[in-house]
Amino acid sequence: MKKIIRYSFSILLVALAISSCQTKVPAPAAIGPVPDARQMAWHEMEMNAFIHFTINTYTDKEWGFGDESPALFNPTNFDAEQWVSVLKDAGFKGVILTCKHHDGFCLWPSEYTDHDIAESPFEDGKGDIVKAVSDACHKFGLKFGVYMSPWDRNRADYGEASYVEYYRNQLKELFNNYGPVFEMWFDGANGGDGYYGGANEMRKIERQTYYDWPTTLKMVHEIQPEVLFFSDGGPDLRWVGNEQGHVNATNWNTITTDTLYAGKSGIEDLLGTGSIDGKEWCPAEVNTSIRPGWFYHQSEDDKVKSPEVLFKLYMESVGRGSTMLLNIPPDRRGLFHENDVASLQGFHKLIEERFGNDLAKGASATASETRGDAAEYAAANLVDGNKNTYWATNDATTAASLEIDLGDAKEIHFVQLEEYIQLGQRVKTFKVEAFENGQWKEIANGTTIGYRRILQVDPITTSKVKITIEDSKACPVVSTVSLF
Ligand code: FUL
Repeated sequence: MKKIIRYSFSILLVALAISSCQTKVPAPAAIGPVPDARQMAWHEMEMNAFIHFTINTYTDKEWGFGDESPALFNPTNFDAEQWVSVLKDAGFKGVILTCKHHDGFCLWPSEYTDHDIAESPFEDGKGDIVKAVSDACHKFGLKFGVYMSPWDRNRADYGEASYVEYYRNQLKELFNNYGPVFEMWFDGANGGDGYYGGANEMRKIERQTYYDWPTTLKMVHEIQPEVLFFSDGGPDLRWVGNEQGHVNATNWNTITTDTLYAGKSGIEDLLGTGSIDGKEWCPAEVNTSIRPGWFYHQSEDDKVKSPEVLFKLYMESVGRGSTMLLNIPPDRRGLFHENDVASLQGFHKLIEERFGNDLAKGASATASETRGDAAEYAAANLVDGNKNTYWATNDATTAASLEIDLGDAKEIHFVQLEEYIQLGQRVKTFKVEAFENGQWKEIANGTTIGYRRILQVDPITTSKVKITIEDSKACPVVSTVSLF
């Protein structure tokens, strides 16, 4: 009996010893604001399309005055499935449609106005472009988003309280009747001259207070809790401060939104960089157009951005940790023009050619330090092709280096890094070196990483690449190193 007790006791001791060896090293605590699940899903979309289509397409204008007759709106070959299938093939994940632009014409039959598609000859007044686009998105697996201009140059009561109610009623129509909406785009352009029901005058609104945004957003959230709100000042996504298609090379996803509002002057630079100590997670979205204008103009058919230019925009948006929102305006037929389609296809081909084969995947990766020396934070996680595993150091460390050994020499053109931003954005500065002729040579450096940072380097043939995180807000937490 004694023997049995002694035997069981030693088994217990061994079990305890094993379990104490296996005590999990705790993950780094999140630092600063972090993305919520909706924002994280948005980061992962990477490329979305904007679609500017309305009466302006038929008047050759960028901003309709508000007095345009709905009779002008008559696409002859409208095909939302052409738009969405082209976008899908080019790698886009979502679509944001101008359901109503500043001229006030509605692309859906609205109960609250006659200035809409129901009054147009299109499909004998029975057409609904919003529905067709939302259905096409559903069919092809893209997410659907809504642009609804707060500024309305058609409405007689624009500037009065009743207009805000009208605007909210229209949002209710869109959010109740057209399926899930991933993003709601609030345009900053506001006030000025317009038709205003025949008044033909100048109207100014108090930008900070007129729309009473908190009430509107709460109302929309009650209908669709998952929607993300975009505006100059968030709350969920911020404007990048320019319409040329680039975010600053130093790009913090954090910013303090409570002092920002659409039209506030002098905030463009801040929107382009964010702030390292911002109180909210509010990433920049980079919106720009494939043509000089937002709407289709035949005179711009030969000014469609080339695949190489689109690639550069990709590098300066997605490659700097933002999401790209590229506008493609359908033409008067109601189709994406052949030149735009060709350019999108060429752009997609460049992305595939340049980023299709990650040379670092499965390579050997080592680090100057690994959190708790634990396998779950090892450098191998950087090259395992899984965004949800990461390398991290101990809490006190804010500078560390990583080495990727490719085995054989390979030609490198791009270096791509990704932070595990679910635990906050951390890295402040880093450099990249390649081993050449028996020594390390700096080939690139940068500041922030965030969701993704891509650096183009002068092509170099090397078997080893070293990344040094020189400074970080807290211990670095990096999920991916890719080499192309
Ligand atoms: C601006 C608008 O005034 C342009 O027409 C366009 O819609 C662009 C995306 O936003 O503020």
